[in-house]
Amino acid sequence: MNKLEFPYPELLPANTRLKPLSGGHINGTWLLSAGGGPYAVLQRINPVVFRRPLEVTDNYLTIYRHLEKQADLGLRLPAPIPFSNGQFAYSDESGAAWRMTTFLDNTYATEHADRAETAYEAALAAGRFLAGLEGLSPESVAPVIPGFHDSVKRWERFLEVERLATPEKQAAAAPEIRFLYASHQLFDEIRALHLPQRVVHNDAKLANILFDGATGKACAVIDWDTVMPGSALADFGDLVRSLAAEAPEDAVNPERIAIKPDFFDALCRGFLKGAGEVLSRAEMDNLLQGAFWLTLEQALRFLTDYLENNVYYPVQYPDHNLVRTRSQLALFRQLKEQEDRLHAILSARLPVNNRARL
Ligand code: GN1
Ligand code: MG
Repeated sequence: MNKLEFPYPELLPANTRLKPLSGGHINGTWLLSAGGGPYAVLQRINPVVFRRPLEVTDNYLTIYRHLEKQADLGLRLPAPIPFSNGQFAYSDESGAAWRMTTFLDNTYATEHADRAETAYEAALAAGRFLAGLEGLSPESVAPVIPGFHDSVKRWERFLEVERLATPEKQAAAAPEIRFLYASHQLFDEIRALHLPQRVVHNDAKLANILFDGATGKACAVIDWDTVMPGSALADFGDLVRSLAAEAPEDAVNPERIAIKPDFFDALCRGFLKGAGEVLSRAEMDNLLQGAFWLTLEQALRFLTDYLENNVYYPVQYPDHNLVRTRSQLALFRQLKEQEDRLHAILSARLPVNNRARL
């Protein structure tokens, strides 16, 4: 997209150049540059996924104002920038909302961690972010996608979609469908934990962590679009999903996916150091459940979309969502196979008698 295609070019400073940024599945993102280099990130909030996109931009302001007050947060924050008319958000004719935030210079994002230290850093940042959200009451942040991590509801919807899917698709995905039929009670188990609802990130994957270009240390948590009431287990779960094995979300050789215990240990250490003080005992004790939960839920989401002809996640080839499903299921199986070992690793990192051994 060039500047002329932005529905409100007059709202951007003169001589602004736009460059598309790839990364997220859902929203459009562009880097804005002027004479002095990149200065802002412009985003189009997808109105199909976020039914009320202005709630997303309102939430951003609420979250930013809450976090910016915390001098010891230990994270850089992309600040909201008003358009030339003074507004922080703009709706276009398609119903999408547009917003700008400051560009964090000298940072980079990655979808691949090749060192346990990277896992530690990412989890530390996500943990700090979670701790920073403490004190923001769940009522003050709109639930922009109701039931976002309600996997029981997602399972019920899957059953509808599966029933209506073409016989070809049902046949192609038969093993994956069978696997989910055999495993979905995990979603009931998570619900039965009655974990505290707090404001959490809800998409705490590696790609949403920024690292400092000079030190390699994690310095920011981005993509606050799904920051809303939920469970801390979901954030730990997404960290494990994206960092515990060196494999992309759409790995084409899922049989090669292997959990790296030292990465998992680093995730436990980082997350507990960053968020430990705000987590309840029940949350801490069930963190591993969060990893199983989010990985299986992500498989369910990809499979639902495959059967529904890719209406949610953009795909690069027709079976992309089935490939993603297989890779998430392979990861889930690996996590389950290693359950005892991972449980021992987590337990060794949990605080004893309220004194953290980190
Ligand atoms: C989507 O748009 P993106 O890449 O930040 C999705 C997450 C998934 C993720 C999988 C609103 O996030 O829930 O975990 O893809 N976001 C939404 O990579 O559905
Ligand atoms: Mg996201």
